[in-house]
Amino acid sequence: MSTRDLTILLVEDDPFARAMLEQILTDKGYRVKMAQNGLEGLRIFYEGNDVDLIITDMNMPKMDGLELIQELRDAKQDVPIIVLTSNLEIKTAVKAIYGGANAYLIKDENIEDTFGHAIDHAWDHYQLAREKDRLMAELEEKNRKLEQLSYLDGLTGISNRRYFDAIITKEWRRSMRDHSPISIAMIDIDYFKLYNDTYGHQNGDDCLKKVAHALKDALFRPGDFIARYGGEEFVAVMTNIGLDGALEVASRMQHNIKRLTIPHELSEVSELVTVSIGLACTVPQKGSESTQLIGKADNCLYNAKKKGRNKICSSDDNTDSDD
Ligand code: GH3
Ligand code: MG
Repeated sequence: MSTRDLTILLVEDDPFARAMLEQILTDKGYRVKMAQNGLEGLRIFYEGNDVDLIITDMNMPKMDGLELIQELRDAKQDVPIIVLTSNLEIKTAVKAIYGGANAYLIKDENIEDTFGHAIDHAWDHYQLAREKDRLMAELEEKNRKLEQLSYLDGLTGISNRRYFDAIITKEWRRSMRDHSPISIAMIDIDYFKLYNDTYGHQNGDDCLKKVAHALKDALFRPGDFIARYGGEEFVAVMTNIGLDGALEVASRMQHNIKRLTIPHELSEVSELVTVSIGLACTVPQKGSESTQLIGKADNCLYNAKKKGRNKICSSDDNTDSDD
């Protein structure tokens, strides 16, 4: 919109000044609406919903310029407002600027020349501010999406190690505060190198994707989450459940993997793809670190592998089971 297309609301109580200002504005090509005081100005502003800019006098009956500005700004209206003031009212004008006016204009013999300039300036400034707000909102949205993406594993689409690292500390502290248990499951595909060797890397990737989602589907509660920890290893975090509950989830994971029925001819433990799971559970104590529990779960995973794979081993433990 060029400056000349603007609809300007002129709020001025003095009929002589009003007529003169209206003349100047219409001569310059603006559409002009007029009000005799702030109250009328407000009514006209809301009535037409087409006012681009307001020029207002300060001292007026019923509602003065300052009150008008206050009303509009309180209502989150960001329409640019130029305050008209006499030379003697500079202090009031400064007050108006602090109150939310965008510019002030001195009513003197130069007003005809200064008017257009002040309007252009206020309008440009307003447009720039709006553009800045729009760009900032766009940037925030992009950053939010980027952050989400940076937490996702590119291959499987589930959360990645970065996300796990960020969340585990939070969950750990929460469990510590609540004196509630937290469980970690480390899950690793059995003989996956052999799988790649047998079926090729592409099929290996497909297998990883399916396994990731089958594991994720085993988690029912909103607070629980799973991430790809690295290569063909996954980590799940379950809060507010003890070892028994975590064992149930781990069994469900194995069950889901079995149901995928992905052939793995050369596996020494099954003709299908299987996983081994290490489980550890604790109620975090003051001064303890989540890495201790992760290490424990990792040891349990190592035991599950040592005991033949396709097993769940927990820190408890002689509780190991196979599917
Ligand atoms: P174990 O039963 O003891 O776990 O043996 P494994 O063969 O599964 O374990 P190992 O650590 O020897 O091999 C892991 C394999 O996982 C080797 C690596 O090529 C494969 N791998 C890791 N990341 C990916 C991936 O993104 N895609 C594919 N296709 N393979 C991967
Ligand atoms: Mg493996």
